Amino acid sequence: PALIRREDYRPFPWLVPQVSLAFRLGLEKTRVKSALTVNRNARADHSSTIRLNGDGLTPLEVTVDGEAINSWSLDGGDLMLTLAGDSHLIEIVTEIDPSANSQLMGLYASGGMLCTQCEAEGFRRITFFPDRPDVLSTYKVRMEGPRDAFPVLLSNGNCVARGEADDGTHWADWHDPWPKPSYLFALVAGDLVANRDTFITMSGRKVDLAIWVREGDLERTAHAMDSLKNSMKWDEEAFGREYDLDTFNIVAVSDFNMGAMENKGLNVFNTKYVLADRETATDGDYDAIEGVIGHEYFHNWSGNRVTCRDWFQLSLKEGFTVLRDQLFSADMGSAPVKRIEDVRILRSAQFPEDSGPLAHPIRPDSYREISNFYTATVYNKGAEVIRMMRTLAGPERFREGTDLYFERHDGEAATCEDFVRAIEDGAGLDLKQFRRWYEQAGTPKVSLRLEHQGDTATLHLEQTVPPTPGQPDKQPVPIPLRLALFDRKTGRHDGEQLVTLTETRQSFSFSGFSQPPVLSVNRGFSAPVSIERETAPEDLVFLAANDDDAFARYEAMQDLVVGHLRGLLSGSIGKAERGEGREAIGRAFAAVLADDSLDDLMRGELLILPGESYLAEQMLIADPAAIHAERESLKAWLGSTLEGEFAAVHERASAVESGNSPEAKGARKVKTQALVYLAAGAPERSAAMAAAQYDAADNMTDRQGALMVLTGLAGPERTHKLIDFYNRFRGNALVVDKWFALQSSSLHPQVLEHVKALAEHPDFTLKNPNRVRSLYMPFTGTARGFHAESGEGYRMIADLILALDPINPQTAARFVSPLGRWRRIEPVRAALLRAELERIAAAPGLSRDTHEQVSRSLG
Ligand code: BAL
Ligand code: ZN
Repeated sequence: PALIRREDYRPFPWLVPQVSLAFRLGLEKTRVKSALTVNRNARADHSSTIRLNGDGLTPLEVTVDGEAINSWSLDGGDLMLTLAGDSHLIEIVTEIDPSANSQLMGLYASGGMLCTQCEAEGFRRITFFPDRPDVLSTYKVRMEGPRDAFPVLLSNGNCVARGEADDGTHWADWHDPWPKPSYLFALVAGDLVANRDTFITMSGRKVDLAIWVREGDLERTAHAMDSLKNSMKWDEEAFGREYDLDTFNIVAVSDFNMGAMENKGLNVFNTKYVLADRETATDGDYDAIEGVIGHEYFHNWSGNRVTCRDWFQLSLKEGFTVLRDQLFSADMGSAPVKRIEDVRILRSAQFPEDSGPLAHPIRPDSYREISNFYTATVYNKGAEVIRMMRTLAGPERFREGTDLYFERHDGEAATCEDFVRAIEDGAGLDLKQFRRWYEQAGTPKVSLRLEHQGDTATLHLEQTVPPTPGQPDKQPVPIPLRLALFDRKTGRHDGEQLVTLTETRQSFSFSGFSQPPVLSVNRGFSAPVSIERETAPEDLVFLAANDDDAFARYEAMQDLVVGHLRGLLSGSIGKAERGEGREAIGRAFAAVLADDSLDDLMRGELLILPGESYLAEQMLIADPAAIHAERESLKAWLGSTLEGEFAAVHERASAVESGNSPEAKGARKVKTQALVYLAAGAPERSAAMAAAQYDAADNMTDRQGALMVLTGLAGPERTHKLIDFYNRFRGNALVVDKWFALQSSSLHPQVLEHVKALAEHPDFTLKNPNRVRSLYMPFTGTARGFHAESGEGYRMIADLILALDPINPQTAARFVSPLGRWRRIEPVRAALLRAELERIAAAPGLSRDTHEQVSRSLG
């Protein structure tokens, strides 16, 4: 497959101001008639040929200006036409079979309904079209189909007419007045019911809102509707963005590759991010729904009104929209806890990507299959990069920058450079050097040392950006670090400062310290870097207890544990000194458990141990089994040493009245955490408590938490509760997904055998991405399963990729990255991983998606 390069971008030679699409809908046969008005693009190089992208399509009829022509040709699926003049009307008829579309890209059938997914390049599987984001058109859509099968007909924009015919069919006309690229096209036809509401915009316009689901799911849409209305209001207040159509529709679909999709006026969602009630959804699910509903809604401006010039600019809309959804969720709940969660996701998903074979800048330079670039780097690091601009400018000036961006580029297909320039001009920043964040891959490392002399503390900083594939040499980037220097006697500091490290090496001095202060740095995680420093455990214990920045408190707890485990794993701390390190950690945990000034949501964050993938990142070469064993051993020590404290927390939290309050949510969080530590340190006691929590649960958070703990333990309660859970919720696909995921992520020594057996379960299918992900994604994080010394776990994932690739290449390719970590893993496992990658690479007929990921991983 060809390599597509950013520097090769050229504007399309033709404009397509108007598109009319007429669909005769059927599950097995849908006929599509398109009419494109095309005009020569004066801003592009002249070409009398027009390339209309197609993927698996056959043109049944082609006319130009009403005349049937047969002088067309196909070039690798694309339809090539020669046009004599400057303006033409092209009409094309195609036919597709949605029921055969297992890739879930383009128009496909899901449980008797029809729906679409066009981003990034799915529209070309529906009709021939210049399927690139810089071709903007207004769309008129006629949908026609059997009324019985498809009583609801939806597309983008506003419904302008509908009617019925005598033959049992009916039709609807939709008109979207806002020019958009083809990737934002959508239609849905099916037997659906709606939760309806209205929203009055800031200028007083009434918008009809509807969330469309299957009949039995209606009662689980209330939280999604609240989240939508909160998003609409928040975007008006926080970014001055008002909604711009008369209707806003959301449809929930159970077969979906992504989380959701921001099609103009018709968002299509994975059911996972719509449906919730207390009995079936956890607190985490509720938060995720709020975040994703917000994310897709915010795209209406950051993505739709201002779209991307080409797919290299994906972070323009995704990075910015992730930042917007993060700020929204922070405002809806606990901002410090949200920030910690965001950083945890970045560290567990993006840091490994940035240090592995698939590393790429947030604005990539080349790709073969764009679906492979919907990554944590483009999304989450992209958000961090824009957040740094906000930190440098301050929120008010940043807002001036975003206002200017929306004003300048409304209705356009823009670039990341356009965004940076708008922030520069609007916020009054110089971002010349900052642009390197868009160009360079790799997580910068900042090593620091604090020196004290007389009354002056001097901070010596040094940055390195590690080499990544195709980028051996790196330039320093500007790194904004929020910091505070604490007086260790008073436990206070004289105010936070922002220093920006712009050179490779730089020092900053602070006077007025008769004693060496305690440094709190990268507060709020002001820069997405990894900090390397030698900090005395007592200083970390001090910060964990005293820092007034919540993230820095969390970070001190993490550093305390990371330093201890890394020291043991690398041999720099002898086993004899293990006890000393544990004592310090134990004291910090005891203080967190006893601290009355903490709410439980925050307490829960401070009690989370650094994850195994983050710990692996801290090692040059990781031994997953050793990391797992050392981490579990610490957990067990904490569980037994603090058994009384954990049991007391569980008892106190169990008495908190259940409900949706932050207190109740926090109580649920620490309750299950207590069980997790007790499971490691006092397993029998924990099993009894978990079984009781399971039985008493009136909500999914408690029930799932208890079952998670039991699933990792041996004993009869494990089997009893797993059977009970399945029987209680069988038929509810989202909860059955949880049942699969709990078993495939478990600490149980036989996790591999369990996953193998679950793959034969009648409810398992390779056709549904949620089900595939629920069984296999958590498994890739298990030391005893995926990283089993025999290599059987690696083989299982390689077999999955090979079986799934012909069905759904986009989802299959997502499983390559866990195998690609071989360079950073000890040699025995590295060889096994490589062998599996080579086996996949040698398979005939591999998709472009999987082929690209495997060859980069072998690289
Ligand atoms: N645009 C694809 C799904 C999302 O990021 O919203
Ligand atoms: Zn998005």
